[in-house]
Amino acid sequence: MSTTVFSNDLPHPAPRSSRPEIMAAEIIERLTYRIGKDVQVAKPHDWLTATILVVRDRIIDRWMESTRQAYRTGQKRVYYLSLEFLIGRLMRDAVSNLNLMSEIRDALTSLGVDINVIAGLEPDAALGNGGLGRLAACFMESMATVEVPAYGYGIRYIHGLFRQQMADGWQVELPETWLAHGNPWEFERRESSYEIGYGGSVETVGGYDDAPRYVWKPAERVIAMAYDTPVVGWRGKRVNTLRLWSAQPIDPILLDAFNAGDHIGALRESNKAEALTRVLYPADANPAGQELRLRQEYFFSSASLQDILRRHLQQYPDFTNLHDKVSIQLNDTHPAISIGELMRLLVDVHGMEFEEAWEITRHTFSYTNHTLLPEALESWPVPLFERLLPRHMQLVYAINAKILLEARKEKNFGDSQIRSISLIDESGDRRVRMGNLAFIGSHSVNGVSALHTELMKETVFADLHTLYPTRINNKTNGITPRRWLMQCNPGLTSLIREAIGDKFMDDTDALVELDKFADDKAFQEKFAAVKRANKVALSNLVGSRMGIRLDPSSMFDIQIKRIHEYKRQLLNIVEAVALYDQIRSHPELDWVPRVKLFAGKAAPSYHNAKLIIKLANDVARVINNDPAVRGLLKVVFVPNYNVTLAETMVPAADLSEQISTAGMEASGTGNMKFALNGALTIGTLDGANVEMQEHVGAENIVIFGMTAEEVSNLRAGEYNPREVIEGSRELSQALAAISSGVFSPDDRNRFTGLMDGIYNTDWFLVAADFDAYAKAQRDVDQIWTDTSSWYSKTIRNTARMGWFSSDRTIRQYATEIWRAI
Ligand code: B1N
Repeated sequence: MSTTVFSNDLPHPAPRSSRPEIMAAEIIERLTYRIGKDVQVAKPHDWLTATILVVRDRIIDRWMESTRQAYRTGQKRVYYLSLEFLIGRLMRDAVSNLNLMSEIRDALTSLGVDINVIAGLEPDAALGNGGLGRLAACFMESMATVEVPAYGYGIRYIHGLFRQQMADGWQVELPETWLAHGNPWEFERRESSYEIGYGGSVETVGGYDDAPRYVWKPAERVIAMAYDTPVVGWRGKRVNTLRLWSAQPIDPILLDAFNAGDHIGALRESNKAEALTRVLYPADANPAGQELRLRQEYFFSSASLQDILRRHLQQYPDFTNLHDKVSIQLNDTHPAISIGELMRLLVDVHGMEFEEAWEITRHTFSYTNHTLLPEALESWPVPLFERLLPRHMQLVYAINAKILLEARKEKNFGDSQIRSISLIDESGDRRVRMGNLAFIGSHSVNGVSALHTELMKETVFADLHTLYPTRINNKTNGITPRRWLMQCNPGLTSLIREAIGDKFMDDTDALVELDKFADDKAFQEKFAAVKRANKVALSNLVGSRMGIRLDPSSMFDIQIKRIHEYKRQLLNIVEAVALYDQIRSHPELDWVPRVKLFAGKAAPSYHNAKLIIKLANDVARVINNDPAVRGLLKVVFVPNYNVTLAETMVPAADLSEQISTAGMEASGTGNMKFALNGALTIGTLDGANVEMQEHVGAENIVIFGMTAEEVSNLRAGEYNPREVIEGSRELSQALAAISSGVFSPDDRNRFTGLMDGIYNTDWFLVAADFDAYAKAQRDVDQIWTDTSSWYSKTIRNTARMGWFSSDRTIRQYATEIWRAI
């Protein structure tokens, strides 16, 4: 047994000081000896790097202690496997969690450096698309906070999510280069490298008396190399590791080819390897079904599994106790091939019997489902899967045979149920179903909101749920209150501290103490003043970036998220057009001044989503330039939405738009960020909105529209959108205006197709929900007009959102799924 001994008697470095003058001296030292720059010529970026290096030193002792502690106690480790980690900037997060903010600020001030200037230079690490990737980042921070020994595993993409630029109102994608100035947060770990194979064949060894053994001989191989980033929990209690894999060639250069004069061909291997981890697929709840994507999924799954098994063997003699010491959470099906990989490693490499390996595998894995959208459920053509991963294909067949036999024998499953639970979809070209593999290979399968979890049982996983009735469970999403309240909204944070003390900073349930101030006029005024300051900050950003002037006394009505038809930005835009019509027809009425702000990226291949961005911009141009609306309505599409932009937009919102077609948004997490920061929500009974209504109270949220059940019934019956449209004067006028080119005089038919979609099919029920939505918006106006009532509701939102902390979510995962704390 090879055991790594961690002794506390070995030499340790002296603890780092948090005195500003000491840190200032260290910053100068890093600048000089690490970056090689004279103070005289140092650029702001150099100051940023030097500061991060000094902050990083304050993390390392705790990081090592966290690792040692996990060894000492023999605690279970949790591994969060995710193809996406949407972490954003890290400096303020680390400094604030270490409680060093004022010290670092003073240190920099003493050097003549403004912390806000250098903090603004830190790149926004966008190794994710949207909610799923951001959830992984919130979970990393919460796992450190609630002291779960955890590792995040993912890919170190050279290019994160594309930068969105607007060209005449159209989205244009540009590469994002977050690593351009180096990344001082990460540690390259050359010693943690693994070989990853693809293709080739499977050889059988033995097999007369003994069971045959299988040996995979891959045709191609690349190296996965680790980069570690420390993740600091609140108050620095624990520091966990985010380990991201980068692909390296086995032979960086083919010297024979080079010497023969083939200088480009000599680099072929190298280019091919590096292409693997070069870009993040820009698909959010969209299909990303190319071969490179499957290669990425297997690459990081295999590297992570090899790393997990190596760490286990450092501490234990064999894998019989793996499931007692290791929990692996699959963030959607993207890492589901890990189930096949663990089976391969246990059976083929470590010689375990298939049945025992299967028991251990199933007890080790758990799977989170994030969407029911049929087009987003991953499946791979059998010929592709077989060519790239021939041994995994055999294992999938073996697992499938075993499960289908059990289902027939023990549960009397008939042919249609067998077809639906099978790992192979035989309905068209044969495909491997990753959702079914993840389900069957896990002991826990969870949804991300109560409604979503119930729908999982009734729809995609109905038959698997019958087969394994205790496997599906709910873990409603959450958000970290550190980034999404304390860091992004320091004004509100101080106000809350003044009112109810500091307890909420360690336990967000304590926010409920604010309830008693909800009707207190003096407190309402302070709350309103904080909101106004945040709106001024956003107005300044919009003014300087886009040259559009906003009036901070207008209602800021915000919808920011990926652009997707089911999220219904179109419903919001059509309502803006209808409102515009009404303001023009009735200038004498008392309209509530509104700014409708949008931001979000569209998948580059998603035609309608890109058209919706163009429509928002076209509508904005016409409305914002019409003197007849007298500034009563403005529409703004803010380009290049990312975590950093959200940190300015969320605290500035009066109204949060959460208006997806009911049954389609698995949870949503932006909804939680807005409500926590004192916005009112207008939303459907979808995803976590349902639970938000339960927590904040029905009188403090504006719910409208069809329920998930009504949506499903309407879609199953004979829905005639044209009839609905004809029955609504406002809606028909707005659609006709858009369709006929009122907002696109340069190309009158630009939106005709998009509008025809609503007239003819209306899959997302924009028409069906329009009147209810428009009415709900006028209800919102009414509430706004009574300022005191508005703030009493928004204060209650902040007070009652504590449950949506990702600390609560993580504690539920840790106790109910991982059994790790
Ligand atoms: O995951 C979030 C939820 O809050 C959202 O409701 C949900 O839409 C989002 C394929 C996805 N579901 N599926 C994805 C992302 C990338 C990809 O390639 C699917 N994202 C979600 C967190 O639970």
